[in-house]
Amino acid sequence: MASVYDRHVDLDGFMEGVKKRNPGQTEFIQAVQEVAQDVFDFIEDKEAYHSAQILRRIAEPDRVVSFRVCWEDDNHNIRVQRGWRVQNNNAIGPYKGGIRFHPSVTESVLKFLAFEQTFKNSLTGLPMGGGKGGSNFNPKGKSDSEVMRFCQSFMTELYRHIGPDTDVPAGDIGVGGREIGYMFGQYKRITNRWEGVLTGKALEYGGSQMRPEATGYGAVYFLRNMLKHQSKDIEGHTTVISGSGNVATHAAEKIVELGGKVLTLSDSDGFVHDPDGFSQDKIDWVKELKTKRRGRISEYCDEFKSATFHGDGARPWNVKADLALPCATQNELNEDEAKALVDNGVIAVSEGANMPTTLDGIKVFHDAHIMYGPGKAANAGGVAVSGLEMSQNAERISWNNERLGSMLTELMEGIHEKCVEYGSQGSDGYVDYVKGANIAGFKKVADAMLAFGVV
Ligand code: NDP
Ligand code: 2IT
Repeated sequence: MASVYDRHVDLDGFMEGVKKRNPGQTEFIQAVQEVAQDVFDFIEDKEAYHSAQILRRIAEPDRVVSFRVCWEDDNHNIRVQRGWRVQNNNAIGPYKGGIRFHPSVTESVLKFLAFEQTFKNSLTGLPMGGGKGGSNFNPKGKSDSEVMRFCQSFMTELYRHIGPDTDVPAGDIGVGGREIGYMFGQYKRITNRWEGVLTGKALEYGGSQMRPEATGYGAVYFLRNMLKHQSKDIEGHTTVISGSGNVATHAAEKIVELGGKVLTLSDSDGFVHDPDGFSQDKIDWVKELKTKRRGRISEYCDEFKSATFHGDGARPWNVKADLALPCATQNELNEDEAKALVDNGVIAVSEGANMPTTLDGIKVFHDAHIMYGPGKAANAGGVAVSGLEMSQNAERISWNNERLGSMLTELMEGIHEKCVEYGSQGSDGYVDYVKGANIAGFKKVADAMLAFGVV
């Protein structure tokens, strides 16, 4: 009988162990399952990876730091939140990954994100390990002063666990330029050091050109690379996009620039369908709504009469389109919604968000041979430019927008090529991008870990 120490434990046995060790952590288990099935095939005949228990070790974070975050609201109530930093793996570089502030944040969510980040960062080719952090703090409806006090309190604990050669956080859901500014200010104040400890900074204090745009633009470049591989293009195609934050609005902007038509954007209240398409002016209006006025996407319909709002948390996947870009959050596209997209003739899906499609949804895309770019490959442009921000900070220089734009384009091409190398299937040119991303991402980290021995 196979034991957990048996180097040849099968996939089911491995997943049973993951479930037993991480009870109730459904998102983390889902992310490991998606990687494990491909990696098990790949390492079948590679004894070194088995005997060193490499996958088992990558699926066990190096450490999970959990802490209390107290802050005072504007009415002088003392509020208590929970904060975490999950440092998953630093085999190929310092831990790197965003910070999420959202009421749905749990240890499971951050463990899945840190695990995914390990493979994503490896795919970029840059020297970055995988980490993720965050809190169940909800920035919605809070004043700037409340957000500042929360960020300062969060950093007052976090600062001792991070550093430019240790762990370099950035933004994610609920953490943008404002929050990075407050956290960087507090880090600098506590340590008396100006150093590149966070990325996604504003240009005035060490931020990089192209970082705000990088994730959304990168997801569209990945989409373009997938289409090109099948001799197709974005121009003239309709697109459904979920979310209306940093990733969604920049993805929409790039689709429009490349001649595509964007039909939808959304937030957690529902989605807006604009059959006339979102022009650059309309996208700018949404950016302003979301980052300055901190409003709701439904307000779009008061401003632009061509659009309709679909509430109660409705998602845009039943709207007929050629292309789909999920850019909001995890598990926002399920099996039925994947079927609806396929039935409506979708040809490609590129994930700006992390793990937005459920495992059943992914199977629908694979069975239908839809081009499907998983988040860990398609949204890697953001962390890639974060890596370039770290390089610029270390050298105390700033590169221009043009240079960073072409580096982003090249990085996304490189990631696409790696997926094709490890994910090509059969003779019809179909690429399993999930498999390609998982194996290419795994291999680099695994080989580094082998070099270190048992640590
Ligand atoms: P933002 O906070 O800027 O925007 C998030 C968007 O998603 C908002 O429209 C938000 O709506 C919506 N959303 C968040 N949670 C939910 C939910 N539970 N249900 C429905 N809608 C939701 O975040 P980003 O744009 O930065 O991040 C979006 C996704 O992209 C995330 O999955 C993130 O991990 C991923 N990502 C981000 C990167 C980055 O560089 N920022 C890099 C790589 C991936 P509402 O306003 O109602 O909350
Ligand atoms: O999921 C992600 O890749 C991010 N939120 C960006 C991480 C980063 O360090 O830029």
